[in-house]
Amino acid sequence: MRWDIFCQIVDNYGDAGVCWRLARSLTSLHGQDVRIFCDDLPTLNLLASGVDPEIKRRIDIQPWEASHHNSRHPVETPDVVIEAFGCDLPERYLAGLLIAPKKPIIINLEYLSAEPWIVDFHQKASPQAHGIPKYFFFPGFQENAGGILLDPIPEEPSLMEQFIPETLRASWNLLRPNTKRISVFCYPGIPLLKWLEDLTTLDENFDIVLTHGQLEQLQISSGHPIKTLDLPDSIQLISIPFVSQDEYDWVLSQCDFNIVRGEDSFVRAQLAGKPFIWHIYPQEDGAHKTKLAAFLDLYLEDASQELKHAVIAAMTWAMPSQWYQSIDEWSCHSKAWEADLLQKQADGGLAARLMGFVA
Ligand code: TRH
Repeated sequence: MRWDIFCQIVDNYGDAGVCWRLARSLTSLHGQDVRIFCDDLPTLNLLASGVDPEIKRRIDIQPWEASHHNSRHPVETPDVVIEAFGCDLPERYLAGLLIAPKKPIIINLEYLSAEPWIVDFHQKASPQAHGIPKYFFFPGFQENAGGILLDPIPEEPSLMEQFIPETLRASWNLLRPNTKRISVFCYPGIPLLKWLEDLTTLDENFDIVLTHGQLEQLQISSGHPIKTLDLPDSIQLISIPFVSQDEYDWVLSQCDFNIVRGEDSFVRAQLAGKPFIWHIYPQEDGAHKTKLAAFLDLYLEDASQELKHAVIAAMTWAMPSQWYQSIDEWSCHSKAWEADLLQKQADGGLAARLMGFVA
């Protein structure tokens, strides 16, 4: 089938991240023919670099405006149009669809959520005045939700360890032996410096892998140039550049603990099988708190009381000294959660469920 994915980048990288992962899943796992129309090609291309060139060659990345001239011959009208996160289709593109002899199906791809109500809305019709069939599709963890994006399915971290991406080689050379690794990709507004300082009270050494922009964020929040931050030797800060999506997935697999945010890195942290803090995107109406609680209900369903307390404390930014005593149990839990997730998504996850629905 032919797919047109519309990706409008509101802010951050998540919109591009999800659209790109969907496009590559449809192409590499299902042999589909995919076009992406995006209003911020530099961001999309940044994430997409480093992917297997054969897959990249098969995905047609176009600027948003190119959709205004829907140049495909009518017989090449897409079978499926994806409005990622409910972005509106350009009027001129829609007008082209209206006169096409064969009508596609439009899918409004929603945000990922663990909230129970999504399964009642998943795959429901959204009747439109223009008459083209449109449906809601809700990604989710539950078996009767839209699933999660699995591509690429992560390999064993010990196998991936051998393939250090070139862009990360210099940073990786700085890592110390017998030292725990924590990657950091979070929004401003959390007490990260205090959190790092608290790590120094633990009986471990930590290498902190700061993703692009995090060092500056720390500087701003502390009001100091980072060099004057007085962190003891047990903590080493290592800044890495913005890397491709595959390379970032690799980083997550190679750290002992990850701080992630948004929704794509959140899923990849789970698939890395490591403990993580999800710094969910804060919303003014507090909706993120409900979303986080819904996820924790699922994530901790089978956990011991002690682990439940520890994880909830960590995810709500209690200091590490308050929960780190549970880290071994949390590590085991993370591996089990990953295995369970993969088993529940053994049908192929989001891309396969989307294919099945459209068919
Ligand atoms: O960038 P995000 O914060 O995006 C978020 C989400 O889209 C969220 O749903 C939305 O409400 C909010 O923005 C406005 O986080 P997310 O979703 O994890 O996306 C980051 C993407 O960037 C992900 O695909 C991983 C990728 N990435 C790289 O490719 N290289 C990097 O170096 C890093 C740090 C990330």
